[in-house]
Amino acid sequence: MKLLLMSTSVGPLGSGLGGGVELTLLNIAIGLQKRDIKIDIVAPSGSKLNSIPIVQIPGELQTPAQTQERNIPIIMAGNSVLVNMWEYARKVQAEYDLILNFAYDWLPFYLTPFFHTSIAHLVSMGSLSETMDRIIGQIAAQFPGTIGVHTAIQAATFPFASQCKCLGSGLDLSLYEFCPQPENQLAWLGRISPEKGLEDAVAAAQITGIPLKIMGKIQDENYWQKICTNYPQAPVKYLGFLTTTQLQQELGKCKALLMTPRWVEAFGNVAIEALACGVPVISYRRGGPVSIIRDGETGFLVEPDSVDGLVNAIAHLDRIDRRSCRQQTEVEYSLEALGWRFENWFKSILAKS
Ligand code: HBI
Repeated sequence: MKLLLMSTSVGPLGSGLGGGVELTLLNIAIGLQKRDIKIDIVAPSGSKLNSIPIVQIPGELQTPAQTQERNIPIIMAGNSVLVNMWEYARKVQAEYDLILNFAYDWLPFYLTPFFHTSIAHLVSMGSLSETMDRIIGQIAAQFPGTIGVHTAIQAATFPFASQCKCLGSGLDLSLYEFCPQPENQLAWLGRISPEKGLEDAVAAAQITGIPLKIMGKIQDENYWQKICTNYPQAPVKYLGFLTTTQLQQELGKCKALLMTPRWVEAFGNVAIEALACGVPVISYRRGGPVSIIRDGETGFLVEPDSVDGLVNAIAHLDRIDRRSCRQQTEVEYSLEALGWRFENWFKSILAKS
């Protein structure tokens, strides 16, 4: 089987702008290569991903869909990288058994019926706009089984929830080291952007006095500055956008990861990165983390948007056995399991076409 992976259009791979898709795409690529499936990746210029060759496509990046209103029109720049990526895919499609789309944009879905090669779509976020709900729903109906999501909770945000294939996620667990004994610090990971609710984690650090290590790409500078202005005394330290090796070294030393999503997080790769290091996860009971965290066993699910809920959960962390956090990832989120799920998904699509 030979696959063409079409990356997200909001940033080059390795920039952090693609958020969870960057890690997901890499892990799917590695998971499938281990199963002797040939992979080529198409992504915006400036992309790099370990040693995997990437076809670099120039053009203007798409605006991140989660920053837009629900009823916005479809917007593509004159020299859109998305258009250029899919023009390339159209030219080479005959060389591939299947195309796997990671972009959360209207064009790849609209183009699907015009392609001869089957296209599988991994939808990386919950419902964000009418135009995307409509076009994804049309493809879900016209090409049954080709819409993949991470969790049932994410699928439930769409009108076509029952037609979505839940694929979870996974990690190369060999990159994450179990840390049995943490220091007195907390972690927050992710794109620094309003939908991630970082201000609540900072508020919890201020109340508990436990230092908070912040890691991830500053996607919204104004948002970050506003947090720094509003919480001048909070014991927080921004460590930047780290490589997986650096990230897991910092993360493993933490008593817990705080997840404060304002939106329905499709999955929450950062949750399984923390668990893989033996770090319990405290998250709002919202979105993907609800399907990941075993409440009271590998972390705590707290009332959404409740800083007091976070503070109370932090006080009970001694109840959590850090080994059970690592064990959960070995059982549920290995790269082998991920590769197996995706290969089966592709085979079911090819069997229909
Ligand atoms: N927005 N328009 C658009 N297209 C994407 O592919 C996209 C996005 N926003 C966020 C995003 N992809 C990824 O960072 C998340 O799906 C993880």
